[in-house]
Amino acid sequence: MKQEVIDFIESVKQRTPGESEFHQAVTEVVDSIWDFYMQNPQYRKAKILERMVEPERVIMFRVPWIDDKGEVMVNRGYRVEFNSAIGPYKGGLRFHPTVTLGGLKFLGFEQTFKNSLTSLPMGGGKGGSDFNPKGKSDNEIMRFCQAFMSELYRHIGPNTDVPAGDIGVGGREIGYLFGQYKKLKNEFTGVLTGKGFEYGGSRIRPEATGFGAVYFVQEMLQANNYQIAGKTIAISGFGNVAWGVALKATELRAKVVTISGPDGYIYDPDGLDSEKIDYMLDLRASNMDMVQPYAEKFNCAFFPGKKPWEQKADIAMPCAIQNEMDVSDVELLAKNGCKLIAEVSNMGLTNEAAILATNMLSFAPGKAVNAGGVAVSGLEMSQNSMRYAWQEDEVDTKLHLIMKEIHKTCIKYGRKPDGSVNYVVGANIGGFVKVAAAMLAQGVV
Ligand code: 2IT
Repeated sequence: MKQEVIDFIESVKQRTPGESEFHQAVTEVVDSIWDFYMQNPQYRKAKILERMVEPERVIMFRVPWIDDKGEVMVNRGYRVEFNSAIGPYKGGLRFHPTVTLGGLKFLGFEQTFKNSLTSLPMGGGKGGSDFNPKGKSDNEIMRFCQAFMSELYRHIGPNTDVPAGDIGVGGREIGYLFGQYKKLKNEFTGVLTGKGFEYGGSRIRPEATGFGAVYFVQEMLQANNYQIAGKTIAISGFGNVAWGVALKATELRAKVVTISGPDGYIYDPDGLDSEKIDYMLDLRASNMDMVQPYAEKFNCAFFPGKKPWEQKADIAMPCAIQNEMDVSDVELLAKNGCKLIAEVSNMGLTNEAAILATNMLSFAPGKAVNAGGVAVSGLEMSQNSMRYAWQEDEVDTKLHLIMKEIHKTCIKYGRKPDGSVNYVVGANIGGFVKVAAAMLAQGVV
């Protein structure tokens, strides 16, 4: 790494002590775009990168609520409004016990680049809470969502900041959050995405992250004259994103052989089918946060406390959480013949693992691979603005086109002299240019 890059990152670290995941995300981006940044003196003069690593606004608040036993509970809520140069702040809400300000800053920073890559007019934001949905009743989830929105509502709006789901926030939570927003503001607007279809949600939004990821993998394979049909895919996670990947990959005749949870992973050599994929939804809805019941129900192997990357697969798609794949996982996958890793979770690989994966096999980063989710959120905003709803195939066609364009952008900025593609460089520069141009045009604000 260049000394100038080290110095830049050091200054960020000094201003933001303890925010290790944010430092990790900044390091990856700054290191990969530095040469491009230096070749463009107008960026440096306007201190574009220095401004981009500082969120425009951070909101933190107390979320008090009462559990089913009548006990008062206190959580912390956040919304990080990172960058509004190209559109309203946009990004998900994460409810997970590990949520911290530094974690949400990493996600909001990444989101800014990702949203730019989609080509739709969305700035970057992220929020959430350290609330743990595991084992909570439906009523507790509802009361928590209402308490959370009782503060958040004054900071967001369809032209200001449009949250959506992320880990721990799915259709049910978005429904409760939307209901409370509407009650407090007395306004029916597209203030959240990922809504149910009956009240302004978009077709294909639940599937979008997973479908988009598989479309992106198809582009990567096609660039090398390979097909997805017949390939074996190891995935981690069992939530909404993993479900979408399993659905589309299986439809395209690939074989998905693993899913995982905090309890371990299951190995299903026959591959998932539609009944098993539907069952993933039951697993998620149970709020148990475990995959072992799958192994019992479908009579296959369960590996407690292990990650699925020890299984043989042509393609690996981490769909769970940040830093779920490290250097030894990449080495193991490559040793067993894996040719492609598509990061579907945000920052699913450690920086060292991502560098190794780029050098050893074909690797694409989350902000490109998983952008289909927020892209269809953008299309949900379009439909809400029009007060109209597109059909399923219309949304799917648009999603597919957006993923193809993101792939082209990665190639445009990431092609190396030897002809290979560094997707990390391509995605980071591709996401940067639009935001930087907008910031330059808008002056020092
Ligand atoms: O990480 C992500 O892109 C999301 N959680 C989706 C964000 C959105 O606004 O749909």
